[in-house]
Amino acid sequence: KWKGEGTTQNLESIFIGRCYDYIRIVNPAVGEKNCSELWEAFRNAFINKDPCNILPKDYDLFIKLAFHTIPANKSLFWENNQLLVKSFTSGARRYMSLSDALFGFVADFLIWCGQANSTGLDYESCPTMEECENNAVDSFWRMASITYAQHSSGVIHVLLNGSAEGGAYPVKGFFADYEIPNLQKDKISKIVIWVVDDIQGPDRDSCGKNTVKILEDRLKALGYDVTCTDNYKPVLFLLCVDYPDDSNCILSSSALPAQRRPISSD
Ligand code: ENP
Repeated sequence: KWKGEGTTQNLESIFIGRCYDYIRIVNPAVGEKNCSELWEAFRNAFINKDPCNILPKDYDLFIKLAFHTIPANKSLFWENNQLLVKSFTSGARRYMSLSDALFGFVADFLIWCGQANSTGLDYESCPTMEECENNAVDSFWRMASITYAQHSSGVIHVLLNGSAEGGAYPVKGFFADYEIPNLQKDKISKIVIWVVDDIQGPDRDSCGKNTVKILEDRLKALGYDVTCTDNYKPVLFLLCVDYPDDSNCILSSSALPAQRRPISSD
């Protein structure tokens, strides 16, 4: 009946399994968590309710139980490059994006919704953002985003896609609407923006231009110390894994010896 895909099959097992994976393997520093209790709090936010009337605050108990601190200087906000962010953060080893925190990790890539007057999940279809903004998934990410932004500190990193249609910084989106307004200015030393184009993709946006300029101006007006770098090399090199022969991916210092012809013996 809804336009969106239905609840991910085996949602409960995936959620609880991810929770144990996180606390035992990925990031045991968060300490002991009761994964079944987390699941119950998550499920109670949206079951037996109108799937278009789920509010961020319905996830309050889940967030309270799943919460852990976000290490200073490790926060990474992003738009339009989810898979790149996944490899760059390296499962919280390098940076900790929201989906590398327990309260984002358990839900990443999943879909879920309930139904009014039933304690079952709807595996057939779930409402999209266009059908109603107060759906279970979007309200969840709003609550998680707000919490993540409020607890981010030190140097804040923002990874944007310079090839994204409509611009690298969506002026309406989770980062613009729920994260920037919830950053705690007194805990933040600096905001570092990286704008990285897709290799062989269009160069639609760069530091100081178009939507990135809008973002830089907004953050400066809020009083932040902001820097912006185009095609930040460590991120660019990750993209190069898939394009080893592209001109952007040739390391100039090592290219010469590699291109030298072998000394002939005759
Ligand atoms: P998209 O549209 O590129 O990607 C959405 C996908 O990322 C979905 O599979 C979603 O899981 C997962 N995801 C991981 N973290 C977030 C998230 N944090 N979020 C919404 N979806 C998330 O991403 P968006 O919608 O533009 O969101 C980017 C935002 O994430 C940025 O604000 C960034 O700073 C933030 P699912 O469960 O929906 O399948 C917040 C909102 O971290």
